[in-house]
Amino acid sequence: LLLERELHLAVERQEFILLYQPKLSIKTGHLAGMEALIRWNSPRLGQVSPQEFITLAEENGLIVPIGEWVLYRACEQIQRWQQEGFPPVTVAVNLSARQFLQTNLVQTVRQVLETTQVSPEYLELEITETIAIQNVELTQVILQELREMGVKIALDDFGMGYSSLAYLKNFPLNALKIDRSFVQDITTQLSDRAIASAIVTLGRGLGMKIVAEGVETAEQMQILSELDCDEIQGYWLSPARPGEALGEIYQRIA
Ligand code: G
Ligand code: G
Ligand code: MN
Ligand code: NA
Repeated sequence: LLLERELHLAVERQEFILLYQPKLSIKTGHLAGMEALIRWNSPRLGQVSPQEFITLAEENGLIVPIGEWVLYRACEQIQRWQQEGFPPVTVAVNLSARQFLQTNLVQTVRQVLETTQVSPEYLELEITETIAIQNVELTQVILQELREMGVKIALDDFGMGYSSLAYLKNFPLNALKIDRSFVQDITTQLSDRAIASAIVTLGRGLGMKIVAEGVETAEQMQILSELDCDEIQGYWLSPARPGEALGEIYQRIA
């Protein structure tokens, strides 16, 4: 398979880059954090969508070296921004199930933080319900160890998977991310608004921060503000951009 062969080469040749999408605190109007999103610009295939190559990498195991590379790069970027004098910002990294359950993730994270000299509170890990489904007990043990290390945990794409409310009760989560499918029609669909509202109430009651994804318009942002959502992320604020764009983002938001 062409894509598979190219992906192996891409790992060796480090053809990936990380972009960063900002999150805005609705209440303060300030930058609330960043999400690191991987991009692959293949010399032979051009831009390959992350959906496509992450899925393949999860199947063939390449997600393990790719995921480790992402963790290192994100933490190096946190360190670089701090050296450039920016106020410290938390960066979220997406983890796939394989990386979470089939590697020594806790050891890797500890190693990355140590090597890059980043304080754990500035690293957030985004997990999805698919991780928990595969092995609830192991997920809980790993999350507990990460929490004790001081790393933050967010539950991504919330509401899309086989969400069990028991996960929310038993996992040490700092944040819930409302899936963008509920945000898309929030201005016209009362059902989406009701779901978003319920997620905010649920997360709030459990002491979590609520982040809405895929916010593309001021009207969506206004409704989320009325629902008491904490943070928003999406094209309305900014698409994912290179690390060097942080200065502009600060200028625009602050
Ligand atoms: O950036 P974009 O919306 O195209 O991302 C598509 C999908 O790829 C999303 O589900 C996102 O979570 C996932 N993704 C992006 N970057 C990473 C990454 O570094 N690791 C993992 N595991 N998934 C990622
Ligand atoms: O699964 P995850 O939530 O990590 O996926 C994030 C994906 O959402 C990224 O691929 C990113 O490019 C995409 N994204 C970010 N903001 C928006 C937005 O406002 N609208 C849409 N449709 N996609 C977005
Ligand atoms: Mn995510
Ligand atoms: Na998401």
